Amino acid sequence: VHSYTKYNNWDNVQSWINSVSSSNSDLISKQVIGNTYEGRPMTVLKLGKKYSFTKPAIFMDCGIHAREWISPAFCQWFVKEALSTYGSDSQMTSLLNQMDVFVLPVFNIDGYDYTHKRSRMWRKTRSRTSGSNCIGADPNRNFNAGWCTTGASSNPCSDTFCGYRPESEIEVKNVADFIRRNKSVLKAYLTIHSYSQLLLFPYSYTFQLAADHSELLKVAEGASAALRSLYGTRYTSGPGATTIYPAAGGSDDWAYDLGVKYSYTFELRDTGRYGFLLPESQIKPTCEETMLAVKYIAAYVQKNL
Ligand code: 0X9
Ligand code: ZN
Ligand code: ZN
Repeated sequence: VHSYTKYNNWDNVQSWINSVSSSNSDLISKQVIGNTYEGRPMTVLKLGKKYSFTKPAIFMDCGIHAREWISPAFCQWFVKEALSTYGSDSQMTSLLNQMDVFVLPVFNIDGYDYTHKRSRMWRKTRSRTSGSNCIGADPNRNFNAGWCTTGASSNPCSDTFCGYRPESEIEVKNVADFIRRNKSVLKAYLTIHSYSQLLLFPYSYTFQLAADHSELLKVAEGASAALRSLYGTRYTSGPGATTIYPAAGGSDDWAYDLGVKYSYTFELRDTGRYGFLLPESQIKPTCEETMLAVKYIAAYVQKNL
């Protein structure tokens, strides 16, 4: 059974996707953007008041990496909060009136399912190719942004295997196609990972600063301050290459180079005590504080449309 304060397995997330979208049809709709390698449907939830015209939008994904369980928990929390605070929270109401928010609750569904059923620390997709017995590629090394040039491995057995070519992973191709199709309306790209308490922005494939570096940094620092205001959780913000490590093929760099200016990677709690095994008791506080950061970014984007 589904719970916002538990780490739901894929079957429970899937039934939640169906029930949440059918019971709030005035504010939410769903769209399958393709299937995973193992054939599971990838569903994007579109949140926002419905109008006859096209609205500017934000795209957010969770669960690129299978073992980062707090990430899908946050996407589910975000959907719940959006639906339950629309009409009472003035910022959420204004956001969903003016913009749409596309949420992909679990990007790497096959990997996520595998961490529940077989191996808790799995990171990659579950694709197979002739030529190696090793399974999967790192979806966050498989985007076409300086692909496989730094911080990625060409060894199929590595946890950071970049894949056989950019977008070789069907999950990456499905998301990239969706973002390309909606490029003209997308104003922000948010991708949720764990752990380390960082708010990262481009670039990670190069040490060069992004053209919008100072604005991206200013917004990240505002978002981190908003997050910290709730429980004192400290985040560090900066470009990926210098703040975490250089690593090419990431979704944030790819979205940014496509033209989605406000492109951010969140690394949620904690800083290593529990790491990927963050206790369920921390789901609620982590999600509540992260809401403040996401809403800060959304408000900034909305103000600067
Ligand atoms: O290495 C990653 O993909 C991310 N860290 S994680 O521990 N969740 O695996 C950081 C991604 C930063 N952005 C890029 N490298 N493009
Ligand atoms: Zn990750
Ligand atoms: Zn709340």
